[in-house]
Amino acid sequence: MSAMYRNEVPAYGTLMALVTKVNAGTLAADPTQRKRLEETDQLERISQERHGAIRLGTPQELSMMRRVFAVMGMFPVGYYDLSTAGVPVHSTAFRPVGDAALKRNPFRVFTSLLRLDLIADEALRADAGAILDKRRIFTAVAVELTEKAEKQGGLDEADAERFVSEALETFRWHDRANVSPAMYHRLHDAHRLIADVVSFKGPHINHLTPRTLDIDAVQAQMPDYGIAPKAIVEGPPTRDCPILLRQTSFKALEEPVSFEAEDGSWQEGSHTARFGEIEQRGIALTPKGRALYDDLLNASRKIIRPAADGSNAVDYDKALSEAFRPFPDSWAGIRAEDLGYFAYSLTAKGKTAKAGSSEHLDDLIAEGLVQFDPIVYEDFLPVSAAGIFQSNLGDDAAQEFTASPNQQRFEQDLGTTVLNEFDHYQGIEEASIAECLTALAHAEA
Ligand code: OOG
Ligand code: NI
Repeated sequence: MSAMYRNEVPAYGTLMALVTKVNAGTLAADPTQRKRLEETDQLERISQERHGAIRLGTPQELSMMRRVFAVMGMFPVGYYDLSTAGVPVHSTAFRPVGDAALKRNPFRVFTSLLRLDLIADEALRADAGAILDKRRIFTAVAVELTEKAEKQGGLDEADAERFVSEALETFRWHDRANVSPAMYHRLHDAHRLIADVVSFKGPHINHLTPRTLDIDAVQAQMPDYGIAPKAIVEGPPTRDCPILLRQTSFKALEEPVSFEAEDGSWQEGSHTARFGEIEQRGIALTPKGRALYDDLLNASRKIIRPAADGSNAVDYDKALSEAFRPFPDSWAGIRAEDLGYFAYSLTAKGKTAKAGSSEHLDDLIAEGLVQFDPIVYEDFLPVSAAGIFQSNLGDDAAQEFTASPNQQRFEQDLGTTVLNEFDHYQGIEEASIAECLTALAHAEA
């Protein structure tokens, strides 16, 4: 998919080159970080894609997509309601969930389902629904191999290869639209996102997102490379101890598309949908930490709202940093206030400790027997996602919708419930604590 996308969207290749360069510079300047990454991640994969995104049109597409991702060990985590932010979709992220799977490859796909129910124009809703009902976004072989994988609990190597190349077809760009120019304009006038979902044969991947070790540097250097960054970096400010997720993108490009008119002739037009993004991740926050994050972000946006043209970006960054002062910026501080999730492990001293020391985690840490490391946030942030959507749909695209989260409906359409991210991180933390305590309890007296 990465190769296909670089080929289809050359600016994305440029972004990848910039990210690779900045990451190499960061690692050269910081041997400690380099060593830590060498121990915990695979350095050679540091600049590779961490996520991408698609937008689906119908419940049937969503539930089939779930089955396709399941073949690759990717499961739906989290529910994101974007209606509050003026985008008529709700979403989840398909991703690996186990520690081993995440280490091997943490690639996720942010997957949105169009909500025609939020479109006021009834006639348009019916027409869009009819167009979507006719398309088939999966190849017959992809469906057949998915069924085979479900039946036998996996695929052999030859089938797996075929599966990947067939599944890739679903994400491909189509430069011939599914609709007439007139219909495209009707859809587009209702909302640009509706045109993007309904007008094409399939849910083209609309961006890929490599990991950067210095998002501020990449954001600053994008213009030097001839790519236009969105106005601001979404998410928390720059910090010593990174929290959650920071992300930014270059603005979607206008691409040539042809439309078949009612009289059968082909007409040239264009469509704007595809872009490139970068991300930098920090610690997963507890519900308490997340509430504090949301409060501080809201507070900063009361002082200054980021302007779409970037004219107040410097002031916005400053207001954001100031608003986040109350959020502790040390791992011990974050832990003391129960704001983030940590993985606990025995120190070298802990590994040779005698049994019978305290059963209290704080004592064990104070004695130098147990250490804690931040658990990385693997999910997404609805306010940030809305900012990414918005800057790539065109800045006139924001629309008022009544906030109407409908997780139950989403899960019904998906065909399963989504994993609750907080429960998941808490489970990882609790398991690591139990492992430390068990090991110490069984140490030789
Ligand atoms: C998805 C936007 C959300 C992110 O990184 O938050 C997203 C889209 O534009 O379809 O990818
Ligand atoms: Ni994204």
